[in-house]
Order: sequence, then C-alpha cells, then structure tokens
Amino acid sequence: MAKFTSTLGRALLTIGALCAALPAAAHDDKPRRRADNAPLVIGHRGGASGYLPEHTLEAYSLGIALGADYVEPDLVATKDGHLIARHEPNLIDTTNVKSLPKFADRRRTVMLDGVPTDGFFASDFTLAEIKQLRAVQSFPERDQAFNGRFEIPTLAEIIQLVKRKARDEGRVIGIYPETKHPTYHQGIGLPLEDRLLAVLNAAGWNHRNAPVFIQSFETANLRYLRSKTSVRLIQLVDANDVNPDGSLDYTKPYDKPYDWVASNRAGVFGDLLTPRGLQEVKGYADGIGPWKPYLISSACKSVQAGACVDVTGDGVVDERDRVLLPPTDVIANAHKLGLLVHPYTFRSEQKRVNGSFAGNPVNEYLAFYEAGVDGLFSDFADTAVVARAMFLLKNDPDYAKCLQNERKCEKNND
Ligand SMILES: [Ca+2]
Repeated sequence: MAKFTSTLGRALLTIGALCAALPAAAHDDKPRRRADNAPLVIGHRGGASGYLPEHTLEAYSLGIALGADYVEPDLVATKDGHLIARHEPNLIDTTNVKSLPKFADRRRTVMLDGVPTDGFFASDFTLAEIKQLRAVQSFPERDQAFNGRFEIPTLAEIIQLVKRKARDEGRVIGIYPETKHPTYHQGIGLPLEDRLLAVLNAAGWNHRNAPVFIQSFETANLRYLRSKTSVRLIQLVDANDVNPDGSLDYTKPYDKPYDWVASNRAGVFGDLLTPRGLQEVKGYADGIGPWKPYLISSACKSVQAGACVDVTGDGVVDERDRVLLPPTDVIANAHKLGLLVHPYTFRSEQKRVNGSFAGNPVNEYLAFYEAGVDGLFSDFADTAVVARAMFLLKNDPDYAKCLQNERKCEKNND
C-alpha cells in the first residue's frame, strides 16, 4: 500500500493538482466546471471507501492522495450534539460497537424514517464514547484488514485535515457534507443544520466561495439552509431500484424525500428531475445529485416473466446482465437552469459495472463525463481521476500540453 500511494499517488497528484485545480474564485451562480473544464471528483464516503473503512481520517487522506477534489462526510449527531461522520445514525454496520460489551445495553430499535431499525444509535453516545469505537468496512466484499483500527472523526476534525492537505498539495480541496435523515434528527431534538453552519462558521467556510457543497435527500432542510447560508446546496435524488426496462422503481421507503412523507406531500423522487421539478429545485439549490440511472439508465439484456435473466450464467443477476440505455435529458434540462449535476455512486467491483462497459469501470466514468456531468461521487477516486485525465485528453487540446508541462498548468490555473 505504501508503494502504491507513493508512486501512483504522486502521479495522480500531478494530474489532479496541477492540471485540474479549481480556483475558489471560480465558484459563482453559473454551472461552472473547473478552470480546465474538468468535472469534479467527489470522494464518496471519503473517496477511498473502496479500500479502507469509510468516513475515517485515513480514508479521507487516501481519497485526497488519490486525487479527490472534494471529500464527503455524511453527518449524524451525537448525544451531546457533535457532528460526526457516519453513513447512518445506526452505528452497527460501520463500527465495532456490537463487539464492545460495555455498550451492549445501548442496543435498541428506533423508527428511522418510518422503518423499525435495530442497532446502536449515535444519539445514544457522547462524543467521548464515540471515540472509543473503531470503524469497520461495511461492504463484506471489500478488504476487512483495517477493521477496528481507525477512529470516528468529527466534522471539525475532517475540515482541519482537508485544510492541511489543501495547503500541503497546493490545490483546492473541499468538503461535501450530507445532512443524514434531517427530519429524524429534528424529531430527536438534535437538528443538524444549525450545528453544521456553526462548524462551517468556525472554519471560516460559511460563504459562497468556500470549498463546500451541502447535500441532502430531503428538501425542507435545504430550503431552511438556503435562508441561512450562501454555501452551495445540492438536492440529492434517490429511488429504490431500476426496473428491467430501465425505468426507476419507487418502492417505499425510497420513493420520496422523507420530509414529503412527514408533510403528506404526494409524489416521488423523480418528480424533482422533470423540467418543473428542476425549476422548483432551482429555487433553493445550486445543483442536483441524482442516482446515476436518472442520467444514463440500463435495461436487462433479457427479461423473463418480468424479471432480469442471468445472461452471464454466473448464478447471480447483477449489472453485468444489463445493457446501457441512451442518456436522458436530465443533464441538459438541469444545465438550462444553471444547475450543477453530480451523480452517485461510481464503484469498481465487477458486479457493479454494467455489461456495456466490458468489465472496465473506467468506461463508466467516461460515459458520464461525455454525457456532461459536472462531477461525480466515487468510492475509488483513483479510477475516477484516471478516467477524467483520459476524458480531457480526448476532448481538451490544451490538456495534453498541460499534462506534459506542469509550470504551464500552474499558470493556467492562476
Ligand atoms: Ca449474471
């Protein structure tokens, strides 16, 4: 691993830092890519979560070393009101909490967005107790060798790390925090939004040109944040699944933002991506973060009795049994309104790579870069960065010169 990061990491750093740095001053109301027209690589759950336990300072550091421009802390609140980075309020799958006898009595079932959920909840732990836990890899097919070694970081600690890395690497590196389950947190008396703004204020990052995007699957908290901050806001758009024909499946509870459930608003997530829905989003956000099938979907290669057929014959039905469909008009419609488009999540495992990409995850990134996304969320920032370099070499004549002449790149990015 050390050799990997020191050799490949340095090469990627050259590409990422010198040829694709984004001056903070470039942020404004228009959809703007980086100075060299490059889409952003957003480190999903840190950007190295394909390699290390997610949402740890180690995973953020590796994600940045692999070239991520932004790293994503998902945020939940502790009992004493600190914001920590976890994918869910439930700590059972991403930490070693269930193996610690001293916390055994904290296990309980709570209603999380209408779903009875068993586990250990961040809001039952003080930050001092959270610091006694250690992160584990939540994807069973990924390397488990780092389980139990890394602490759970606070948002403040992540910002401190990112600022130091940005200084060391001489490029803009930002954070892309997500308010997780905002209605739930409000219901337990630990609303996230003002806490997040307080941490951003303390960091000097509560302003329009800060290297910060705030994202949420809910809508009401983004509207509230819009009234309180000029930091860029991104409306995430989820769904439950993709049907055999490529249309989106809206099975509950992934049918709509949970604040719509709470307020009895009809509709589904996809309503946010129609021209009318995008117009509504434009009223409070700067961009959309759609699940990637909303931009380029896929259909089963073969369908029998309404279900996908295992055409590869490996005993499972997965992405390899599907074929890509043409891009939708969501990117064009969003761009017409000046909304940024940052789809999620790009992952390298073979079972997650569509059959049209011939087993090479680079091809998936290329398809989405070519379709015009302004950035994307990746568990494997290194692959996203390499694919971006290939995309730029194909499409930007200046980029080839840039790659070969670091000084010129630096000058271009002044
Ligand atoms: Ca198969």
